[in-house]
Amino acid sequence: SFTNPTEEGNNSLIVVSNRLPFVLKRGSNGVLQRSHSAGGLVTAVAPVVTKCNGKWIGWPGLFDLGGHEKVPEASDDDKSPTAGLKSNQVIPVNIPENDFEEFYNGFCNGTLWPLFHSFSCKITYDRNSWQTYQKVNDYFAEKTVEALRYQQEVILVDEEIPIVWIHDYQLLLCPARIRELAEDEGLSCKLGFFLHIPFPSYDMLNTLEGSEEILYGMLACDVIGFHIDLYSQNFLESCLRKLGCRVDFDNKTVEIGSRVVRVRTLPIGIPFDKFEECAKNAPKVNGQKDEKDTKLIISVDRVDYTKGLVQKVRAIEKLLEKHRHEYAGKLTFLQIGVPSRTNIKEYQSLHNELSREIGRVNGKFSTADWYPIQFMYKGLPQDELAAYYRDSDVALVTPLVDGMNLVAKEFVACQINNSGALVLSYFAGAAESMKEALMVNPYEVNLLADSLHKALQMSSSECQLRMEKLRARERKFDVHYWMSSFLEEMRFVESIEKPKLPT
Ligand code: GDG
Repeated sequence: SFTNPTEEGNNSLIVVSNRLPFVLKRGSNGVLQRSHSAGGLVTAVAPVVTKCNGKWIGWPGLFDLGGHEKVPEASDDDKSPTAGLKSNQVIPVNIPENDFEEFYNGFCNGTLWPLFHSFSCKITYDRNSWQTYQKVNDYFAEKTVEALRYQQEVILVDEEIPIVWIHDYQLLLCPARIRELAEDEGLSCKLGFFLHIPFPSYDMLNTLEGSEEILYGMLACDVIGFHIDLYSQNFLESCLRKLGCRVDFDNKTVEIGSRVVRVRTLPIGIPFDKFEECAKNAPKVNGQKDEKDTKLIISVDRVDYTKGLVQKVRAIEKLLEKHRHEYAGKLTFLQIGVPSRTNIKEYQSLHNELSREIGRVNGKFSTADWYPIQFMYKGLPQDELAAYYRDSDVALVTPLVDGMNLVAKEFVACQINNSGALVLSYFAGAAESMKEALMVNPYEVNLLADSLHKALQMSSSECQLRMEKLRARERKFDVHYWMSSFLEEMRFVESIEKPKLPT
């Protein structure tokens, strides 16, 4: 079993992510408030940052934060995982509104997102947004080094070397900049990075002018984590072929100068207990599972072209064409589609196409008192989501490509009676471990329809057998396990520089 270095009080943890673990909102009276987001990363990591008196650095979600304006303390009735984070533990990075568009909608989500998901037809190549990306990564690095400076002042014993843990594709250049600034100032820290999306193949990455700088950016870390081996191997191969580094593919290390960077495959999990608890307590959302004759299929995604939303609608159409008598009037496909990146044209046209396709299929099959596809274009509260997961017969989780996919894991956590069936895409990182799911190729709409039929017809004993195994694995390898594994890897790392003892 793992112990968190941070839990022993030896290290302080500084987390750097694009967004803070909560969003700041300004009320009409001008007063700032914390508004909560419920991701797994926040659930697992925020309590640890609280405990070790660490810091969380990120964009607060608004543009008009004054330079000396303080992040508010949590309110007394705050029960979220971030409630324990004191105002001085949360460091907002201001991104000027002008830069934000080119940084976030431009380079992050117009270039890196499609490129790292190998969606070559969606990639925008633009020098200006690349320069803005560099600049914004510098902002994050400068704030991090400020935090390290402060940390150094309060450090008295020489074991206490802060761990800086940087997250995701928005901050690929940040580690190199932090290392550079920290070394200049003689500040010590260990640097870790986790990429939440796939790492592309060498030839895909190579289409990007800045790919060398991106690799050097990441290699400034001591440990770099990916969800699955394929992404780790892609990264190692790029280091070899693009930079000519000495790479050990078996031990997953890269030599750069006098340093050895450790690349690790560390698949993320979910807060399993939290979802299970929610599913046990949430009121019923409908009577589907009790009514023997009706079936509910659920999908939950951000409305993103990587998630295979249109293919799912076409698979429902095929299913109804093939088995009209069996399912007409009895089957509902519920797509919960959370609006995402709505300022980007690609995302607007996807939403339009999806709505059109849903309308077309509903128009084709609906009767006076039934239509097959329900589309909720919004986010739901977590307990309602858990109830939908619990009360669905089948979850259709069929992205065209996905770093991991947490929805598949959350669905199984909520199957408290071991009853539902999971249809899962080969191309989700989750497919590496969730072997008891019905595996499908989401591009083959016909086969997708057949898998759905199989899932809907699966005997309860087979469902149970598969679900028990899926649940046991996710319970064990949950998000807390993932975090401990990462921090355990960080424990073996030499710091940039030994801290100076106070004079
Ligand atoms: C990236 C990678 C990787 C969705 N709708 C509602 C809601 N959600 C929550 C889900 C889930 C999360 O959003 C979506 O997570 P995914 O893993 O499916 O996808 P990305 O957002 O693309 O995340 C991905 C992940 O990072 C972690 O490393 O798995 O591959 O792309 O947690 O529950 N939550 C609530 N209401 C909703 O309506 N409360």
